[in-house]
Amino acid sequence: MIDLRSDTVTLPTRRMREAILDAPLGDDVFGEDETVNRLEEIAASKTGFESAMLVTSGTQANITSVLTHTRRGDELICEAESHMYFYEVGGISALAGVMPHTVAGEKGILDPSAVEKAIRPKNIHMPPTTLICIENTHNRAGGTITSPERIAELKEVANRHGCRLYMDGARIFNAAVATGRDVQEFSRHTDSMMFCLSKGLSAPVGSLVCGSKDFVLRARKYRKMLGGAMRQAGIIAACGIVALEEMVPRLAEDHANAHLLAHGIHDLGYRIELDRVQTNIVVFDVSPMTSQEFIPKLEREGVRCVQFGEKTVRMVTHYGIEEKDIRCALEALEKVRQ
Ligand code: TLP
Repeated sequence: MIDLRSDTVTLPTRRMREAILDAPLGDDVFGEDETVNRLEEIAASKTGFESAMLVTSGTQANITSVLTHTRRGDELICEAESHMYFYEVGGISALAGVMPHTVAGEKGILDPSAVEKAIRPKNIHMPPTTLICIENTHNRAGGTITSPERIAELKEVANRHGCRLYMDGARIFNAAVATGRDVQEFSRHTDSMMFCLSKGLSAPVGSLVCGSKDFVLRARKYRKMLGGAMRQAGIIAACGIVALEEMVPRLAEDHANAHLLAHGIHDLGYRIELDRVQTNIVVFDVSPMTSQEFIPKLEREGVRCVQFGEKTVRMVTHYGIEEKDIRCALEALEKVRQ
């Protein structure tokens, strides 16, 4: 089975499993897990922030960050198909009491003037807009990249209106590798961000919330409130350290495979916007079939993908998927097309 449903299906490498055995552990609620502390230091230094905190998932990273940046009754601006808005069970409203104000981006990329228009004027009838959120790379838009220059423009808008800028950088290392730019170029203009260890970087669990010392200190309380404070979490962090030290450069292979896959899909006559394929995500149209007809048919040919819309599906390349798998997947896609 060639599993292209998500890069979240990646399994820990042998080096990660070995790292668990030797990891110095302690109770992280007391700040005594050396391995967690080390991972958090590495994460802060790679993203250029003062501090970082390990959380259980990308979803927990996003909700913890929103809780830390906002107060109940505030409004935040996010992209209309952002993960935070689309896939996180309404947590920003249900748990943080924050109203999402969505702005449709161009291929997932927010336009600073559209964001500026969406910011509420100071008026007794309106909730205060206090946070602007970007997603980089943008999942539902097909793994598209918001450039450091665009982030800087969004930050200017945020500053003009006293808002904070937060980045859901679940796949920010994909953006960095694909553009040949440092992660810090993307993070520099944000007030805080998160990234995931458990996607393309192949660790089994974990995401990092990164920000100023004060921000992370306050975020630790919200993580605790959400039940996300862990004890000997070095078991997880050990894998995360290997992920950051060894798994970043190989993301380029995933991007090359996604490129090969996307062009093959295009050549088979499926509708696909090739300019969206900038990293490891490939979204395409399976018309005249519906996704629900297409997915089981393709699975019978040994390839898995997920539904994205009524007639669109998503494939994600990742560690464990090689060029030969892409060629097999294209053969299966050809059979299903007939
Ligand atoms: N995305 C998952 C699914 O939930 C759709 C996937 O397979 O891509 N931000 C972004 C941009 C994400 O893509 C995801 C996960 C998250 C946050 C949440 O991360 P987890 O799954 O660790 O809670």
